[in-house]
Amino acid sequence: MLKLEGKDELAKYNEAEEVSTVIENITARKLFNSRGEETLEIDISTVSGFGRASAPAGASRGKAEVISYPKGKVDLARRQVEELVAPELIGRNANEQEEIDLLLHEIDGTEDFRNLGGNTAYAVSLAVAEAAATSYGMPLFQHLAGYFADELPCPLGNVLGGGKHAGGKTPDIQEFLVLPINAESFSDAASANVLVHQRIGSLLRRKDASFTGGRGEEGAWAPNIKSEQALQIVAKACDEVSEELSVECRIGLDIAASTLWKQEEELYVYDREGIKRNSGEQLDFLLSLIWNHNLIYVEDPFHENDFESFAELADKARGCLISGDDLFATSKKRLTRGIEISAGNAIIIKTNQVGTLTDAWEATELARKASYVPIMSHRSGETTDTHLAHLSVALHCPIIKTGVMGGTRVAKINELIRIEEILGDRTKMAVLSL
Ligand code: 2PG
Ligand code: MG
Repeated sequence: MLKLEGKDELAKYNEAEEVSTVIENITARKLFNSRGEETLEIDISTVSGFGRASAPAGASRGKAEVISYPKGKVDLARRQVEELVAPELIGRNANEQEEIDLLLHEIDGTEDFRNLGGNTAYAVSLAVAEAAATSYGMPLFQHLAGYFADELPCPLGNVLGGGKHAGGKTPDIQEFLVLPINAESFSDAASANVLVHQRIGSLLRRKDASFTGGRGEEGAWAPNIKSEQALQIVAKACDEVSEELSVECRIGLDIAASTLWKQEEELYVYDREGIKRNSGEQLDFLLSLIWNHNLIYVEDPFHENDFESFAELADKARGCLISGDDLFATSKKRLTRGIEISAGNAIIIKTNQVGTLTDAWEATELARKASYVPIMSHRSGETTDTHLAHLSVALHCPIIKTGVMGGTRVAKINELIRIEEILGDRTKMAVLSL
């Protein structure tokens, strides 16, 4: 067996082993995500390999995201894969990721994938990549990024939440997150997140004996408390675990502010707490949270078109990552606009917000060049697909946001533990420079 360290070796290997990445067959099926919504799974066979990928879905979606599925939903998307995509892709080389992604754009013919569906493009693009990887007998992250992809991301885990991901009297803020920043290994960081999640569960039960242990879409606790109380409990759990494990566990928030913003009133409406804030008050509120709780991460602090407030907050809250999810929607165009005025300093990368792997790669590269931190992220509706783990390493994202508990979240964490094993002594943990 040749050791694969460069293009020449790869060519030799292909000859010796008669590897072929030519696509022979494509199958599309309808199945379910973690919310029980229908979604698409794609199988792609090459002469020497096989790839399978399924698409996730958001609940708090950005307006600038591509359209997930065409009007006829998943059934139409499935038929279109068979009738429009398969005839174009069969016979092509799965190794030519960029060309195939471009072809998907051409077949669709719109700016926002409204004909094929962004989720269709996502699942095809990813299944192609995996089919090429398995043809060479390589893990996906190495096929995409090469031998030197050896850095594992810090896991940003959702431990408590509300907003669109949980109903009733849960906090208006969508996600309370934990980020271990100096763990020696990915496994250690993942253990810290699990321990923080468990500790929060105990603290919530101690505070309210009637707490049912309910959890939201992403496995985070969904208690009947206000945001400030939630922050205090998360902070206590983080402090205790940091001390016990000697790993610094810091706190983050995803405000998902577009879901709070009421355009008619020009106010952020915190319905469950009965509070309304204008943009200035929102800024002051966020700064007080960042300073009082030493927050390391705040996602979507303002609504998705308020680039200016993102810039103001990033300027005032030095040392805290101010991250755009709905704001950028993984779009190069929107990120370019943000970079011009330094709106935030981090970007959520959700490949299905733009469609293909190439699109996500280009947004990530643009971010890195502008010193924005790229964060590979799950969606609230996920399948047990584990490719996200590989994408975080391949696209050199120093942080992965993928939850802590629940099968669909743990699937990605466990895959990163496997990647850590594959890399062995060469593994490095990402270092966050703030
Ligand atoms: C978010 C995500 C994932 P959704 O807002 O960051 O946590 O939610 O997938 O619902 O957009
Ligand atoms: Mg978000």
